[in-house]
Amino acid sequence: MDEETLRSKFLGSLIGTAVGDALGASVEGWYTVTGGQIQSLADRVGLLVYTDDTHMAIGVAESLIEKKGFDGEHMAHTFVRNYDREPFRGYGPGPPRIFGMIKGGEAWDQAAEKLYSGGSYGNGSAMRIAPVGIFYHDDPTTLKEVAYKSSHITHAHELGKQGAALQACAIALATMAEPSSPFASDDFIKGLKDFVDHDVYQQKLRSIESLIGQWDKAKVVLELGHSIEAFNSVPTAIYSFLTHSRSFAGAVLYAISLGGDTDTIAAMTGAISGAYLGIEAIPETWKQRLENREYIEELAEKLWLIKTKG
Ligand code: AR6
Ligand code: MG
Repeated sequence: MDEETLRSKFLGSLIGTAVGDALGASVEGWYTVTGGQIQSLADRVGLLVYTDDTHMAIGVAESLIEKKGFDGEHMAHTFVRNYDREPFRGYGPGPPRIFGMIKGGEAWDQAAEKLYSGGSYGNGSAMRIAPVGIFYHDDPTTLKEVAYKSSHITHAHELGKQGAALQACAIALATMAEPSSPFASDDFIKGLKDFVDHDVYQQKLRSIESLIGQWDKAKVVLELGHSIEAFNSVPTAIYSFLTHSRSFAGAVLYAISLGGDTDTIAAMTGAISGAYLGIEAIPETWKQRLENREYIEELAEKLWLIKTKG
């Protein structure tokens, strides 16, 4: 793949995260939403304001850039610094508690183990994983290791970490796929199955296969979920991408139409779709109105430069 195509994919995945997040945030908590409703909402709002999903993905990117790769301690402190600057982004209940522990001197790789039973399995570490997915797209071993370790800063439960790894793998496979060729869904699902081993995710991936072409959204929600747990949202984002693999807007609007945790499911769908189709596939009107677009583009650009030029 030529470097310009790869650059477009890096931009597409980060801007795709932010656009999906901001659009989905405007209807978060609705049970189901029609494509027309969200389109008219999107047309009415002046600025597309993103939430914690994008704010944390920005932190992941900033840390990868500054350290030219993964450094857990540095990433954890980047999250803490960013949260202190903008605590109003709609963070889940867990991360701010962990940031408090880290500020109090707890080790970056131990604080999250103290939350819930065995750590969090919320989707908070999968929603921010796009920079990891694109940066390590051609190195599955490091991809998995960094997905796990970056997740562990806030989400120590195995299901939280595997959810982040599954989302990272979906982004990596989409980054490697040739955007001008039809999307090879079977190979994509097989690649995902080979990457995660937990029964819960294996079962969800089988459900995705059997749901392909399913028009009944209630059935999709029943089998894949649309809530805040990683296992009830990462597979839903993957499925949403597959329903409209050739259309960024189609995939993201479909994700939002399923209702529930719409900002995060749309952010994750946008990350995969943007990584496959590239930045040009994201509607101009959405890109133009995205808050902080230039800064997010700058981060994608820098990640691409480090990746391709060192
Ligand atoms: N046992 C029981 N419930 C759990 C467990 C567990 N081990 N782990 C998580 N939960 P959290 P996040 C439930 O707090 O993942 C924002 O709106 C529990 O109810 O780690 O960062 C984003 O946009 C817990 O409060 O936060 C995302 O939508 C919840 O899962 C979302 O929040 C979330 O886990 C991300 O949240
Ligand atoms: Mg959010």
